[in-house]
Amino acid sequence: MVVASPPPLARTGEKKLLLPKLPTVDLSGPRADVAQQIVKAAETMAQESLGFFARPDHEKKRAGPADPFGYGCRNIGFNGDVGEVEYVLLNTHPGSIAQRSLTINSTDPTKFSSAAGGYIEAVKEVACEILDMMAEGLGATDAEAFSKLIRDVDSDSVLRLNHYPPFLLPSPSSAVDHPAAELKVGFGAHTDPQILTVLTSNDVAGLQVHVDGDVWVSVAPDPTAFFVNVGDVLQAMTNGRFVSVKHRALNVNAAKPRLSMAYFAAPPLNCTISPLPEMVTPSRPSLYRAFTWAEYKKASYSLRLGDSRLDLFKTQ
Ligand code: GA4
Repeated sequence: MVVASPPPLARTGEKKLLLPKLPTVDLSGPRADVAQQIVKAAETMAQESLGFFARPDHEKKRAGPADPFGYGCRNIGFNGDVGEVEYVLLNTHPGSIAQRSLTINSTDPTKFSSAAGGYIEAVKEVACEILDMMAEGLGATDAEAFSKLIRDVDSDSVLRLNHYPPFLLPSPSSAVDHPAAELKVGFGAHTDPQILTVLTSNDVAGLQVHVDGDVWVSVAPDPTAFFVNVGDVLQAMTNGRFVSVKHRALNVNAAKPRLSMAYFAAPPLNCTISPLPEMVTPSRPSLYRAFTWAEYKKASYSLRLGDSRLDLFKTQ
């Protein structure tokens, strides 16, 4: 499994820029059997998702409106953000999935709930493994400092299924070579509030990452890869050593829709977020005050998608 490798060149407007290569981690090797299970779980979830999005609008609407959970179309959050996307947002607790499945697949709810349950368990393992490697790399005394929050039964992790309609350009130019301003925005620029996001997609492009110099780097779609984002909470817990990445999704010139499945690994609501002790030194004092995940989530939903939420919690 590989974490996203972008094309080395992309265009913003008329300027051709040499772009940085996004970091790629190869997780293949001795654990091929586990990888196979994850692939199977992702394929099953993708099939169920596509089956749902192919249903008539009046049926899909029975699983909505998103409150924030459930089916949503174009509206994102509660403060006026919109995008060319339809989606299903799921709380990952088995009871909640079972309940939601009744409206998502009313003819065979168990088929949807077992696909979602299987995928959530698989992708949670991927998230925890990556978080453990991060903790080790940072020299954290508690090797499970991050992953234990995700494994907690009360973890507030969510799963998002996104379906982006294709945006057909008048001429057959490729989306990468097309001026970004003329593309439709599926999901506007934002950072993810949680700890870590693990995203898979089909082979349709659209995801872009914001890098230094105000440049958007297109992530080459790869159905065999996980795309991993550091979230705001991980930025706070590492006292800014890891930075929550700004990203967006565009509707590109494609013959079919883009499907992405994002697992947002989050701590329990009552968990207090503060930097790991090893991340704070006299020369690098705490950048953020302690806050609970519930407090952070509330702040997130009170702001617009593109707002910088972490700034509200800065110590100075
Ligand atoms: C962005 C990351 C996840 O998709 C999400 C989004 C949430 C939503 O769509 O309900 C938010 C958005 C996300 C950040 C700011 C708030 C909350 C919409 C919005 C305007 C599920 C999440 O946790 O935060």
